[in-house]
Amino acid sequence: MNELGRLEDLPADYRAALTEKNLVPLWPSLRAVLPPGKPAIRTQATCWSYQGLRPLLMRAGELTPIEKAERRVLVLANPGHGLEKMQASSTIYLGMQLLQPGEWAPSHRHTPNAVRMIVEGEGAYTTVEGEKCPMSRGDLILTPTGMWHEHGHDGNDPVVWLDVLDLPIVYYCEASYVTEGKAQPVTAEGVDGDYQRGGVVPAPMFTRSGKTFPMLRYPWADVRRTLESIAARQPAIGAVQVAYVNPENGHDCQRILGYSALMLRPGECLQMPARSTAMVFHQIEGGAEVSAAGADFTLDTADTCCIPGYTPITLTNRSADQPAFLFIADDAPLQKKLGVYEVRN
Ligand code: 1HN
Repeated sequence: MNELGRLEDLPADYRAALTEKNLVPLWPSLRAVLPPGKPAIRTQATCWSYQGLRPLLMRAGELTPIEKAERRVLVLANPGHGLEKMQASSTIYLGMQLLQPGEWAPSHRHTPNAVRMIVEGEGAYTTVEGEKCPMSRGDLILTPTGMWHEHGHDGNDPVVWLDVLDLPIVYYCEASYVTEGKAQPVTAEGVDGDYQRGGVVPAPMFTRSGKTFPMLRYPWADVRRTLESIAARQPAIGAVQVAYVNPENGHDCQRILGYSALMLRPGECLQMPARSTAMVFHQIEGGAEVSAAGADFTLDTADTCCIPGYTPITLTNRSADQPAFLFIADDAPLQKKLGVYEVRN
């Protein structure tokens, strides 16, 4: 590859004349924006221990009343992007949110899409467009773009969940904003929803739902049972993994970020090929080892880590007799739409 001319090679008066007219020469920066073979990646492999952050989150509960926070969250920030950017990867935002008994996080809606993966506690709920979704450990609750949502808590213990949003990319698009609202009337209970089983969907008078986001709550008990069943029925399968999809059309459940759950059988070691997407792993149950390009993380239950894209990853169940369950987030839906998604075997 040719060595390209540097900025310093150009006369000062020429550079000043360019700057004055808001012009920039491409060639000194061409290799930076188009590096050979592999992108320049700021995302660093980073791990956030739940036991490490939990006391700090509980302290936030004492220091800052919910009225002064709206959402009481500690952001899982990737140092590679700069902590102040509040991003886990180029597209993914992660935060651990605390709601104390009796607290209410008021209704709003915004352009970024969010999901919640519940980490601990019982009795809290998120109401999404009038559907009151109870929160239990391992449940996934969607609050897609433009949908009203608020959180409440009728239980007795702190409730914590992991928020995953596509905020960094929506913000980068200069399309991120919020609208505040009033408390929503509850019009539906999101306990046993319209979608009880794959392959069976509501069809009143032969008409299918036209909703973009027909299913808002994916109960962990159902997901776990499906994973256990796959593991039992298909001992030779490459990975015991399920995707969170739109039950009406089988597409990813949201448009920008993709979500899945993975079961590592007792003692299992799984090699994942390098993919162009950064990935987030959150330990729902059990413990795992995540190894990727020099990073080696030991995940205990409720720990979360981020691995940059274009990196092969090895996942190992740390237990020889118990399964381990991981929640995975990536930006494959976005990359596929953009036509830049790759798997490198
Ligand atoms: C948000 O709306 C929530 O509704 C949590 O719980 C975290 C982070 C950035 C922007 C909006 C919530 C958020 C957020």
